[in-house]
Parts: sequence; structure tokens; C-alpha cells
Amino acid sequence: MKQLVQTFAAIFIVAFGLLYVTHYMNASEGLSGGNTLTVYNWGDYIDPELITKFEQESGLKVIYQTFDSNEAMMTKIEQGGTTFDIAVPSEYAVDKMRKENLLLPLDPSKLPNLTNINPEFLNLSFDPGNRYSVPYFWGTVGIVYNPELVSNLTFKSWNDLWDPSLKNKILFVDGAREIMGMALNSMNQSVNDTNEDHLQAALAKLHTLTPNVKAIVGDEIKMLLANEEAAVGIVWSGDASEIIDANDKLTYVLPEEGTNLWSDNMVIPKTAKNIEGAHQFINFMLDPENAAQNAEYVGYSTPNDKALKLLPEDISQDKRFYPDLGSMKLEVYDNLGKRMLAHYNELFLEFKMHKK
Ligand code: N2P
Repeated sequence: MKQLVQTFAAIFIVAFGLLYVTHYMNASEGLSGGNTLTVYNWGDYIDPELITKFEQESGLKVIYQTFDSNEAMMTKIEQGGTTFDIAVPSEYAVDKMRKENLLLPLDPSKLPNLTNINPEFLNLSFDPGNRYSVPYFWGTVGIVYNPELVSNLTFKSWNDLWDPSLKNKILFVDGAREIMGMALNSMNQSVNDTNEDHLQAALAKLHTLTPNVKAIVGDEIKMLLANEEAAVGIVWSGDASEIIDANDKLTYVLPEEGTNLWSDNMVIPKTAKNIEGAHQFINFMLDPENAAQNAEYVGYSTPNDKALKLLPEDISQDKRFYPDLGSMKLEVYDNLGKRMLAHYNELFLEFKMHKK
């Protein structure tokens, strides 16, 4: 009997101990929700001062994690085991996530600053009525280049990238849709093409660009181009703006065949623990002063009209980063469905593996 009591006591102590440790770990990793807010955003995509300001205003502790592609972010949220309160998917990923029930509906009464957003960025087909998402930044995919390091090329066409003089001079952003889309655009096809012959032709054409591609990189693309370690980059517009800020010899162009127009959007994933805090964060980022500060810091284009008015004119009037949307052949990525999106990733991976 005594032994039984001792065994029970031991089990009790171990179980209680485990419970305590789990609780403590959850709290310190921000998994408990209460006083923390877990934000999952693209790398280099917020002014850190704004995180501190939000913490001071809200009394919440922000746990900030980053991703480098929609696909990586969605996989992590789909797999579960995370408690992200905020994520920032691009439009086609918002559509996919809402259809897969990965998002919580927003409460517009908690987002009074939503009225600051330019209506052109609201109520779009990937999220009618903005039930699940609020625009954060927008931009294009284009070519940033250093005229001193390329001979007489102006990149009016995507096909200029294939010029033999560019051997080992081009950096690619590490994005399946961006690079497959570029190859498709170079053949006057849509960035949303799903025709297998066209996709295989795009991959074959990409393979022929291999000698000119120095590397496929993440956020370090900005540093490499600004330091003139490569002459040309296929980049998101905001990265180009930061590169040009650091080295004004470079410029940014959108080739005439057209390109992608994207937007990234704040959402509350189904895994959220602090829904109230998530709304507070979204509303905070929609505040004109905060949004302007953020846009100036990260270099991306803001969809916030009131913020735009607060930005210096050399930013807000720069047509490279605030192009007239009607004047260019710009295409938004469609949600091509789970299988086709996976196929784009496979094709891009095949290109990457061939390259190495
Ligand atoms: C910022 C990444 C921007 C993502 N580093 C474009 N969708």
C-alpha cells in the first residue's frame, strides 16, 4: 500500500511539474495569447521602431517572426502547431487561405483606420468586401540595373536579360511565381498561364538563361546589388527602391511585355490566440503616420492614401514605384489552385537544381 501511495505521489509530482514547465514555456514563447501578439511577416518588411511603439501603446509584447515566400508561410500555418495572430500573405495566397478555412473574419468595427486605404485597393476579387484581409503594401516585379555595369542595355524587354554580355551578372529574387511569371511574360504569356506546353516552354527558356544568372537569393539581394556585386536584379519594386536609396547609380524598369502587380495583406490566421490584439495591430498599422513611417523605412508602396500624403514628394511622385496603374500591362496573380501552385513550385525548383 505504502509503495502504491509513493508511486501515485511520484506520478502526481512529475505530471504537475510537466504541466508547469509546459505552461511556462508557452508563456515565454508567446503561445499563451494573453499579453503577447505573434506577428508573422515577410523579412525586412517593417520599421522595428513601430513594433516598439505598438508595444508601448498596447501593453502587448510582440513576438515577431519572418518568412520569405507565401508558400513557406502557408505550409507553416497549414501544418498547425503555430499561434500566429497576424500573417501577411499576397493576394493569391489570401484567396487560397480563405478558401481553405485558414483565416478568421475581421471585425470592421475594430478597424476604424480602414477608411485611410485607397478604395482602389479594397474589395478586390481575392477577398470581396475585405472580410479577411487589409492591404499592407503593394508593388510590381521588375528589373533593377546598374547602367555602368551593362553595355547599352535598357531592359525595355524581358528578353534583354538573355543578352550574352550579361554572363553571370543577374540576380534573381527567390520566388517561383516571380521567376516563372517573368519567363512567361518574356514569351508574351500570362503570369497565370496554366497551359502545360507554355509552362514547359517557359522552363526550357529559363534554362537557357542559366549562364547569365549569378545567383537566386533572398533579402541579401539588396545588399549585393547596392554594393555592385551584380549588375542586374529581378526584384520586387520596394527592394529596388531601397537599393536605389543606397546606390543611386541603379534604376528600376518595368519591361514592355508587362509584369506582375501584387499586394500583401494583413490577415488573422485561424491559429490566432489574441484576436483583439491582432485587430489593434492592424488598426495601428493603418494609422497614417505609422503607415507613412513604415513605407519610408521599408521602401515599398503604401495603399494608404492618408499616409501617401505625408510622404516626401520624391517618394510619392516617383512613377517607378507609384506607376499609373492603367498605363502599364500589369497582371495580378490568380489563385491557381493547390495543384497548379505546387506545379509552379516544382518547375522553379527544377530550374534551381539545374542551375546548381
Ligand atoms: C519584403 C518582401 C516583399 C514581398 N522583403 C513581396 N510580396
